[in-house]
Amino acid sequence: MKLEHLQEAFNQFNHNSKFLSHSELASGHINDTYLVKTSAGINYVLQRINHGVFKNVPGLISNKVNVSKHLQKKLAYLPKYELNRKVLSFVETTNGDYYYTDAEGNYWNLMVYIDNSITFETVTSADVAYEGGKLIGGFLNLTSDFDASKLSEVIPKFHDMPFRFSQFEDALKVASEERIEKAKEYIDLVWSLKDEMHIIQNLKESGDIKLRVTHNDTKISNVLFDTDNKGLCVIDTDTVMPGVVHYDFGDAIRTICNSAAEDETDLDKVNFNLEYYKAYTKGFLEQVESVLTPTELKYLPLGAKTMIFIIALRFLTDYLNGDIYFKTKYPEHNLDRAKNQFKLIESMTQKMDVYSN
Ligand code: GN1
Ligand code: MG
Repeated sequence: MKLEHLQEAFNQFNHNSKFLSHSELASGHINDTYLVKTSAGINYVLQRINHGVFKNVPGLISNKVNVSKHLQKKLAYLPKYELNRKVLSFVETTNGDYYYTDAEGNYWNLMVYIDNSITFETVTSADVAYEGGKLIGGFLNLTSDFDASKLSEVIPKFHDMPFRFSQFEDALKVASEERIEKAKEYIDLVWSLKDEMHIIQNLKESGDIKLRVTHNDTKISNVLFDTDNKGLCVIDTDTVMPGVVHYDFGDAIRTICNSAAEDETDLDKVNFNLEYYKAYTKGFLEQVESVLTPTELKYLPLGAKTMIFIIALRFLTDYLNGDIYFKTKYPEHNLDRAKNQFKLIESMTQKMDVYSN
């Protein structure tokens, strides 16, 4: 992205400050995100939303702005400084919208950067896992009185298992022989787990598990911590939509309990950390157990396995499709991510068996 484009987009927003410099925050796989430093000392996060992936950007923006406003109200008792570190603040454009569309049709949004904060790609202490659990459980608790039907479904069927299977089947029809051959072992694994991976979906469809406001992308790199490793804020609320609690419980486990990054290629390094699972679950339940039903609680561990699986399936599908969805750095990046996630499922299954027996 050219500097002029970033500056032009930044200047549409109501911040009364001058663009000094920028750097890319490159950990996301979909949007383009930049840290913008300004003359006023307040820094911002400028984001170009990928409108190929998110077809309804105005809906996405209104979802996340409304959820932030809800959280701000619920936490209004906090001192202002603290509140601004615990909830994302979106900045309006000079026209009073929360997004700007440039001449090329790109959508931009701006939020205040939370200073002195850090994120983790992998977790290296049970305390961080516990803090992550508290924040994600807290997010679900604080949004439990937000009417989920008021949210746009910005990516329809985002965590819908039959939908992800049908995309996988379509990809198998168009994949090159070479890619099918390289992925064979994992394609077989997908089929072998099919029934078990539909259990949560079936409970959702039967109404035994209810729809709530969920974040839907609770990987640990979407949680901000302060410099003492205390949890601050859940970020990247682009995919806030109606969903089941298992999505958010599970996607966090997927990243917190992986002893390696999600694209680590040395699979001996990819192991499920049961200590972190317990610490995360403790923090999570402290915050949200009171609003969950016995059925929701019972299926949390399966929710974790299901979320690791669905992301593995999506990486594998994207590999078969020739890498059209996730940003990749090299030709087998998606296959490596899928292998990593399947190894994590294997390790989780072993460790959880020992734990629950
Ligand atoms: C994508 O863009 P990012 O990195 O926040 C993806 C998530 C996946 C994640 C895997 C809209 O999230 O669903 O879990 O990659 N987001 C979208 O790291 O597809
Ligand atoms: Mg995201």
